[in-house]
Amino acid sequence: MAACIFCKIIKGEIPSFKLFESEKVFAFLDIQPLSQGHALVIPKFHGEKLVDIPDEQLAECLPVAKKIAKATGAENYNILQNNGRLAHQLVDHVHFHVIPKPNQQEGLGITWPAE
Ligand code: DGP
Repeated sequence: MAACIFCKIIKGEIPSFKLFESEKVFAFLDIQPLSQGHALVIPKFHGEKLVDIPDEQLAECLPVAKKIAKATGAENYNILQNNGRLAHQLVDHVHFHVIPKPNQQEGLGITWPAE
């Protein structure tokens, strides 16, 4: 969708810190991170809410979120997906937040890109 900022990020029209890209999925660092390494995993298919995304597009997102969460080294993290304004969705292109919680003693020794 032409006006969608996440579609523009996928196309490279808006710069991002890319972590992962495949045929169906794109992942990049969140511009307003809630913690170090806060990432967003998005289907390339444009859809506003979870119900708008075909299952085969969604199927790849969670494994990518898992890979990124693992790469942060965080033992604790949230995978979060907001639908609708009352649920705090600001960008109308489905996205999964990966929000690492710092390990209490070590902090996060993150090295991107995730592999
Ligand atoms: P949500 O509230 O679930 O819709 O989260 C939207 C997230 O998108 C928010 O944490 C900030 C992030 N975001 C918005 N615009 C941009 C952008 O242009 N670049 C990047 N990297 N992240 C963005």
